[in-house]
Amino acid sequence: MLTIYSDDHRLHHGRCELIDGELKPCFEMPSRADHVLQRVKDRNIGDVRGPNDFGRAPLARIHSPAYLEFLESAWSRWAADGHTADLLPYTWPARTLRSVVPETLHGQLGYYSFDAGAPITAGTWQAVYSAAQVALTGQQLISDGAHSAFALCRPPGHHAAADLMGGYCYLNNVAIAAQAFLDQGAKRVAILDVDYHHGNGTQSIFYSRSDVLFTSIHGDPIFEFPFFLGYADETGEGAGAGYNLNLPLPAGSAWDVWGAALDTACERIAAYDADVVLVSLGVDTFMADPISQFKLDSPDYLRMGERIARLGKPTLFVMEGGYAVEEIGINAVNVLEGFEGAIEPVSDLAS
Ligand code: Q9C
Ligand code: ZN
Repeated sequence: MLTIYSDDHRLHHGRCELIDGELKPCFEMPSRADHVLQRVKDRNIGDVRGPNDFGRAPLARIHSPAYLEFLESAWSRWAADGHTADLLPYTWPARTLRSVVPETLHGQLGYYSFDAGAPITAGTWQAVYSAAQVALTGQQLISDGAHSAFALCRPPGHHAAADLMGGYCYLNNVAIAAQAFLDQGAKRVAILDVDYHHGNGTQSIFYSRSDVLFTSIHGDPIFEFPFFLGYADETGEGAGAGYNLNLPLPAGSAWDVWGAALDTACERIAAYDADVVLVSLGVDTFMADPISQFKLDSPDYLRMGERIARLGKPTLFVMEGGYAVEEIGINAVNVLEGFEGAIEPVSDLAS
């Protein structure tokens, strides 16, 4: 399986996030991608190549022009005022307020975000632009006949909506790639989101459409971020009624429960008869993940890949979350190796 990767991810390196009342170093850090890339090489799963540049048009199929313009220019507006710290929002158009688009940078920052978890730094736009091109290059490879590809995107994307950033996400890489498949003639695209967190951005983008089936297995929003979306009764609306499947699970869920939910999601995807499957591949379901509460172990990711392979569809894997930095490479690449029929199961750092 080919891996698509760009060093540009390094240009995005947020300094801190608010955790339990304290500013702590961002969990979403550049070394995450380094570990995954190293593991791809160590396990020899296939060549690594850089992205092509498909420009802004495929991004604008998912995100609003005003949001893209805001993301691209926010840092220079901030730096022009002499600032050097990360740009973080602090006020949002919540209930009782108006959804006006303010003129000021901080007003717009609140308007275009749903939390304070997506800092904008000097290199954020270049990094997120390149991550989207990484996903689009994987999409092109599959369009050209590859059975699978791995888009090693960073920053992640599944929390980003049409005009909202949040949850470490800015551009929705998997949604951009899904739309590109449709624009090139695919009729039905399925997204399987296995990240620990609900993919609220992806769901919202496709919620009223039947040409993209969104399925997600995640920590129940009754106790977990993003709290305000991801419940089981969200099944789609209008033309999209029946094309959204949320499988929220309790804290502490291990492979017995998680794997059963994966069977349910895969049965729905099989019934949909998708032309292509896109996997939002977060590995923050891992037992040692510092911000999550599922209990998957490294060998479980091999089984995850095997089950996805049994769908028998062309499959684009798009990297999302995973914050147990030492194990993120093992776990992500285990999914790819499981998918490819597993060269040799591996479950610990020493091997
Ligand atoms: N106390 C992704 O995995 N907040 N995003 C965590 C922990 C946000 C995760 C707070 C988590 C976002 C792509
Ligand atoms: Zn996540």
